[in-house]
Amino acid sequence: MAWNIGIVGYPTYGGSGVVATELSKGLAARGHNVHFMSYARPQRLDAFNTKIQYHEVTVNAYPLFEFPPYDLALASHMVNLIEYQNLDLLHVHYAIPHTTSAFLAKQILGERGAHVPIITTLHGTDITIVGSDPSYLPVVNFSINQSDGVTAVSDYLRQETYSRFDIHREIEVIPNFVDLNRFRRTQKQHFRRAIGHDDEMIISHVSNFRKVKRVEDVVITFAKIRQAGVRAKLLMLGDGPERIPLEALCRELHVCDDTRFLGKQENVEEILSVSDLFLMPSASETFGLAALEAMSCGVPVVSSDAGGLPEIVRNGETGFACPIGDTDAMAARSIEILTNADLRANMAAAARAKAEEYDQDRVIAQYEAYYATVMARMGH
Ligand code: GMT
Repeated sequence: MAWNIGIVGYPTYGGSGVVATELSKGLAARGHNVHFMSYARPQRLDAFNTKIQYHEVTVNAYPLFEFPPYDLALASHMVNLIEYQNLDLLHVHYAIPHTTSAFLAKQILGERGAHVPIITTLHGTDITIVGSDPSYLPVVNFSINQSDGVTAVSDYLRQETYSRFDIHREIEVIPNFVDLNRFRRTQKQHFRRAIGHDDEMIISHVSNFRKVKRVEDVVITFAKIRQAGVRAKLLMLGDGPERIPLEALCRELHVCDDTRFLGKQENVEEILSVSDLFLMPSASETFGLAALEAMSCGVPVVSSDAGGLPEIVRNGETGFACPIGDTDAMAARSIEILTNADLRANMAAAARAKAEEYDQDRVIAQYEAYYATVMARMGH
């Protein structure tokens, strides 16, 4: 049966937006009508699709508003769409402020006798950093409890949510997922040659260069790898607030010539396809979607052991998970992988096999089944 589904997410270069967008496409492919709401079109919602409509939420300026109230504009938008597009359910990604706007919309519609199920997917910093900040915590706590269904992207995040908040709802774990066809190893030797010499290893990192990603540890680890005499190039994909200090660090550590800042890339899988190693030294990471995409391309990962990362980066199997900030350990583990072709090949195969557990189709079916359960519980 086809449903009319409202999806709300952030459009930015970041995990929750990618999940919301890819889920929308997957649901559309299964015959559902999707209405995507955000303040800008997400990067991956690029192709025309008759089953996906994009609704931009605009916030009008007014001289009194130093901080224009996006959450209120979004709630109004939700009310309109639920009413006029007959949404069967509303699925919001990232609790702040989406879950609170959804609660408001639900209250407004409740007065008119309409009851649309609201599902919240918790992604990460909405719980571990921003959501736990006292300036947001009571509102986030209340709003999550008001959702009709709540999912978290890892066991770790589920536990963190229960320990940081007073949640009296069952939280279902539905993990991040990957398109195994798109993210697979392809032969891009010409591309590899354009980056470095044949005997040079290629190390990559993808993120939004926020503090939580500890991008400086990527460069420090890379410098230590180079100091050990391993010939390698570092590809930094993405962009964000830490980029300028990071470029300065590259100069300080004399690794500029071997480091390429590639910015935000559309076809990340092409770069991952020529990579020998992926680094993810985050201070906090509830799942680590970028690591999963690398693994799907057969790239071993050396990461920190933050949050949910050890759920996918199996130590000694698909890569190594080292203590947060321990760049000596990360460099030593990286060197092991880069200098041992057999270990590298075994880990590459294990990484792909692990990624296959997170097959997009299987996980989207899990979301569909969860929608059905929540709707049935509400008598829809
Ligand atoms: O930190 C980011 O890159 C974005 C962030 C977000 O909240 O959008 O990502 C979180 O959600 C992703 C998708 O569920 C997870 O894969 C990331 O691990 C998580 N990031 C953090 O916990 C820092």
